[in-house]
Amino acid sequence: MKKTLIITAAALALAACTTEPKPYGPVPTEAQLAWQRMEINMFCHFGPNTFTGAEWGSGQEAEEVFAPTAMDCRQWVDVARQAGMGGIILTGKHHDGFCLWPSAYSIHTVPDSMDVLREFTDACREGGVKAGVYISPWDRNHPTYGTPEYNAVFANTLREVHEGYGPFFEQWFDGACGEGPNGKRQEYDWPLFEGTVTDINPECVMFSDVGPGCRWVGNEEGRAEKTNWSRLKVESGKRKTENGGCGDIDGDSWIPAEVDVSIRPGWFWHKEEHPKTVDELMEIYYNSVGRNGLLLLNVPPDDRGRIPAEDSAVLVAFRQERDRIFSHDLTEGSVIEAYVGDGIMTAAKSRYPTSNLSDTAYHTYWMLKNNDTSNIDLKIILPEEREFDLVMLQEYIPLGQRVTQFHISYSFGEDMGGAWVASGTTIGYKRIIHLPHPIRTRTLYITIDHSLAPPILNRIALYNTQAQ
Ligand code: FUL
Repeated sequence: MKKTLIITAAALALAACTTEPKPYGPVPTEAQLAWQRMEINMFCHFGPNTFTGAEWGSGQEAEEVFAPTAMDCRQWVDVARQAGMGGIILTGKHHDGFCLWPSAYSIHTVPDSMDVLREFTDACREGGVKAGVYISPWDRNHPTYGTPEYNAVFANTLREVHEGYGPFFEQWFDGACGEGPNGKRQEYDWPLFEGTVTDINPECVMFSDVGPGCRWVGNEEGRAEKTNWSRLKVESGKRKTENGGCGDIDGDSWIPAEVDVSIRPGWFWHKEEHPKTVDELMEIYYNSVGRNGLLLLNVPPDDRGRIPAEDSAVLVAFRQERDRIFSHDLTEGSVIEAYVGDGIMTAAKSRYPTSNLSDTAYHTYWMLKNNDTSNIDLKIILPEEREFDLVMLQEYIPLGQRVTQFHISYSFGEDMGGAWVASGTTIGYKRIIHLPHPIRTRTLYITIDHSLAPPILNRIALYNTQAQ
């Protein structure tokens, strides 16, 4: 009898320990998590503007203006793959209203013989890259724009695209809303637009200034804020937020930031413009992916319908630079110990092992056994002194975003004291801290000063940007 009781108690204790921790606040859907883990995607602005030099076409351009001489969507896919980008979003319809597919709802389109959207989606599928689509609600060509009738036209357009060419991993709803050909602005029927996409493809992540799938970061310079919550407070019916770059600590919906920026000065290709350098792209990477955002990098095809050689060369070099830095995690062979306390730190029991912090499996994570939310130290003991200048942290976001404040310090050597080296606020899916100078140590501390709920991390990694 006694034995049975002991076994039952032990089984209960084990069950208590193995049940998944409760999520904190809103959490990503499976589709949003898969989207976030893509990290860098390609944007392609392509249309009449590619040939006229405009950025916002008037909608009055002759359809014949759009005349690529050697279009090859497979080449776009090859470039994306070589650059380590798993998805491409094409401007199926920009503000000029020109459709890159022969739409039944517009006369301002490509001819039947040149279905760019079809070639694009076929090339993506063949090449194993996910396809996304930008369909601008603002339409400077459509005669019904500015009247209630246009909402039904736009919903039909969405249906035609998603049913005929999908599935798309992302639908881009641009925030620009100007006047149409009759000088009128449109009152958009967002519930109708979003409902149309969701009906056809519930997995499609919808971008707009306020989501619902992901949100605009609030600038086109390639930068999220250092404090960046993936939660957002969206007042019913409101289509704008001041907090695109930082999110809302008390947001009630999971709407992570997408950082869209162009590799060139314009969104469309212009002969006289040139791509950014690898160093500029690395800076953008740290300020977007390294600040809990997804980077959507625009690489516009030229008037041949191909990505220019100078852009693909920079993209390949950008990929090589990331591989050089991030392929060697300097925590390799380390032991991580957890402590809690205010001043005097005492060893703390972990509910899940600290070794989960250095493995590369996404769904294994570390958390403490008790419910501490402040002054938690993770002491990383390296096998020998190592030099690094990047610290990468990841929270396990399927259980919510929790950490509000952390800092990093290190020890000079045994009995020699130590020094504080950097601090930060949010972590989220991924946070990369560029240290002010490289440090050389055997012992590093990541201290969670404060977290809204017991912190759950799934990765700590160290890198050296100078390593060869
Ligand atoms: C903006 C648009 O007005 C630009 O033309 C471009 O498409 C950019 C990505 O979004 O709102």
